[in-house]
Amino acid sequence: MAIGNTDGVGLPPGENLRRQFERDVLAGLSTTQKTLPCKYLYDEAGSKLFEAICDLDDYYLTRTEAAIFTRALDEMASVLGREAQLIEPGAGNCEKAEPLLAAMDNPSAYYPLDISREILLQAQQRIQQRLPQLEIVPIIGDFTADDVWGRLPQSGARKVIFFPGSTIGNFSHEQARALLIRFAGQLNPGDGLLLGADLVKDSVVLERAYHDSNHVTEAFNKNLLNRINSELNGDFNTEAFAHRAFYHSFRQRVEMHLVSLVEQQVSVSGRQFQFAEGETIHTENSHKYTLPDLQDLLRNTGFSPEKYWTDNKQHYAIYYAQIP
Ligand code: AVJ
Repeated sequence: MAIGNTDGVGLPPGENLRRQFERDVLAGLSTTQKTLPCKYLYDEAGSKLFEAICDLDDYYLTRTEAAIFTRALDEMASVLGREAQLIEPGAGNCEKAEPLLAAMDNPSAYYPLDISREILLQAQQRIQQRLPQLEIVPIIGDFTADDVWGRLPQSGARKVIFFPGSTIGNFSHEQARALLIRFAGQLNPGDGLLLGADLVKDSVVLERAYHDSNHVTEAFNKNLLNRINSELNGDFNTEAFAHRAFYHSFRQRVEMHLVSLVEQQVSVSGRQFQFAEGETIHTENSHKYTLPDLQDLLRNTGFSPEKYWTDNKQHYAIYYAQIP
């Protein structure tokens, strides 16, 4: 299948990815507060587990966002305007973009960006069947790196960056600002951003979403240790670690950790790491925003917030902002 001439250009070979993973893991396990970059949670097994999380009753985010989209789809489509091109960083299976593209007035192109080539190609095939006129060009790469943005085809059409799923929550406030500034740098006056974000709410609701009663999030978190074991010759005993997730109200984020249940030593890539009983590896942050926080974030990064949609419990928001 043709996927456009941007396929794979500049994609680091698998060996570079493995070395980067190794560097990041060894560095992360060497700091006082052990930490691992959350992007490594999303290998093939992790992505499947994350999809299972999205179906959980306890994980209100996915269905709440989906309900907002369903209800506001026509309004969003009209705000996006005719013949716009949609660019989606971290598109994954593109399931959120599909109904939006179908509702939009003659969209000129769809550019999904993701590290997972297989998932993008499947999604392209599915969407192309439904929307045969639409130009779809998957861009394979990490949207937090510069090179993918350079590989976006340049057309004269109005651009809208589509960033749903509360992916913004994985970034610290500083990183989120840098990311939105980078988005703004891709856009021209009048271009837009459609951003989904999880809102600050009761900590019991938040904590249940990240410590679900089906233990899927636990499996998702521990999958990172399995991944280190298989890819970096590690000997983590996943039973000697517990999943922990709590809402840090001052930092406005849910933190996910793996807690060592005993004093132990773990070997990774031939290096030894000591764990005290109760010591943790910080594996993910999920930042929560208030509506004014989101407006400030948008205003401080070159956007003008235009419109938002939320659910009746105000658990989740989707913001539309423009470059003035
Ligand atoms: C993919 C960042 C939106 O923070 O809610 C879900 C990731 N981690 N459960 C989130 C996640 C554990 C998720 N995001």
